[in-house]
Amino acid sequence: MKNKLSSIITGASTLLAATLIAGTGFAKQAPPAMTDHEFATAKKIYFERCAGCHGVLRKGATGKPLTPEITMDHGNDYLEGFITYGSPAGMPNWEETLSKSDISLLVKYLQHPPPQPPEFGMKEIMGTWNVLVPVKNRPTRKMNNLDLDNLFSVTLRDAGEVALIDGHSKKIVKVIKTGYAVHISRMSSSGRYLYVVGRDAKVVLIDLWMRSPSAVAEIKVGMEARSVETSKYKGWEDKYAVAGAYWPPQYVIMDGDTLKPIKIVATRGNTVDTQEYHPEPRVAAIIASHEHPDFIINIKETGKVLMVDYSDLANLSVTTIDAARFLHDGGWDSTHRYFMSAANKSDTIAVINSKTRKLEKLVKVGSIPHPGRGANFIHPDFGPVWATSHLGDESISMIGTDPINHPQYAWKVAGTLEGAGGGSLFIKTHPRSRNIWVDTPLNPDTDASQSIAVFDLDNLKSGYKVLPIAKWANLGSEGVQRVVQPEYNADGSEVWFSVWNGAKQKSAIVVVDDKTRKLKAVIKDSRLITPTGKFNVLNTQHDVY
Ligand code: DHE
Repeated sequence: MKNKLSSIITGASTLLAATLIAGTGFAKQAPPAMTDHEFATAKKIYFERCAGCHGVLRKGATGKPLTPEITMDHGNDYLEGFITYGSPAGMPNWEETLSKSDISLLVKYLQHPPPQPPEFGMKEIMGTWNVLVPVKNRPTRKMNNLDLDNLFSVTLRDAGEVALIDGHSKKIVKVIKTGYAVHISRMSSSGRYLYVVGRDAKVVLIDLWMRSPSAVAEIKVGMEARSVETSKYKGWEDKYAVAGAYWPPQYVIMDGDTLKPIKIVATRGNTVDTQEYHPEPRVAAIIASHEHPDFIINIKETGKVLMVDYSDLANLSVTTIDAARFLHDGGWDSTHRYFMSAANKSDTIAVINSKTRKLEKLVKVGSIPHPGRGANFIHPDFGPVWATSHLGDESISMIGTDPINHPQYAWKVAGTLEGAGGGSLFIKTHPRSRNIWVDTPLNPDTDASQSIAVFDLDNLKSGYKVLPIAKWANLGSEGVQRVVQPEYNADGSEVWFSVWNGAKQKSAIVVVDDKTRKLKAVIKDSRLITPTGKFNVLNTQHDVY
């Protein structure tokens, strides 16, 4: 039935495109002809590779809007060049990942109106819910000898798996199947349960107390998703989980230990600035409040931050905070009271006061901030700051976060550092470290995308040093070998970096001694397919960054 439906949609698309385009008058010519098979192939590639940044309906977010009136105006050559070579403002170059024929299919596809995927409501969600090990059959205490605090959950992106790696021996303890193009891991408040979300919106719950940590429940909360979080407010620890979907645009609140879906809430609505209706406001970062029983939820396209009070799900109370478009990732300041949320296409950090449930400030930063969870440290002049790097330029913005003792710097860019280049995704430090690490995996220059910049917190003025992480991994010359996402071990003495290569090529994790900045270990294993995000249990559980 699904196939038939999609073939009707596809088959009708060329005709529909011509009609729509003629109807709106935004372009005179019809889009390039495509067979049903070509359209279906291009739709799949777009969904897997492009929809995350540009949206399923192609209205734009982290990436530019790609609706037919825009793409037809650009024409084939421009689109092909842009996809093939990328841009310094953060569009990756796809020539290593996509074939020439894939790119030419995409060029045609982008000039057709985007097909809208079906909805995914409670009936569909319930159909995917599976408790693999009922709560009564799970251990009542930790049954293994693992040092859970220093365990890492490593995203094996293209394998659809996570690898649990022991932080001491650097050996893979176990590889667990998760969702397609698995994205992030988050910890329950107690540190027992690991929640993993894939781009196919599959959430997998892993019980780390089992003799051999294993998946104990799974569910799909939609067709595409990026975020998952658990309740952390006192008295509500481990009770609920929440996952945010990109498609359909909705979030789903579930039982924490079984993933049984309880409530689905749609996020469609009006944008914060022009107040137009948006059909695809996707759920980006979610963080659990410590001040109230709230999930704090970034709604990307409408630019709103929702404080969803989970203490009474039958009478759901949601505080809607006007922030800025397009909200993406973010993390706590050092006190865990202020959520620093990146509105990446507005070049803005929205500071959300989780105690008053109000917007504290909108702070203008560099071009397309992309902090991951950001980096907290004490600056010698500005006091406590939270820093972000950027996709669109080389700057690192330091925002003052101490309104009591350093009010002159609070909620302002107190200072800026010059990093190694644009295309940065993650910045990281640790309370015990004197370093800040800044990656640049999407920089079109190979030297930049394969290395890391490190700043000395005691001598920020001297600039950064570059460490050739990909070279240290010694994987040969094959593939893109992007160096991505610094992550600390539990005691803050080591920093781990992924050397992220193609699915058919060798990848690695490089471990650097934080004090000496010297190579400590290279983790290589044939099971380490496309490692990207790494989530140390202790740091993730307690939001240490
Ligand atoms: Fe992510 C976090 C969305 C591409 C690795 N990514 C996030 C968050 C969002 C997001 C909304 C915040 C989650 C939270 O805190 O609740 N990511 C998206 C996209 O929409 C985007 C741009 C495109 C896509 O198609 O998915 C995208 N992300 C990527 C990658 O290509 C990365 C580099 C590799 C990968 O594995 O997919 C990647 N994203 C990450 C990581 C985090 C993340 C490692 C968590 C960082 C952390 O320290 O918590």
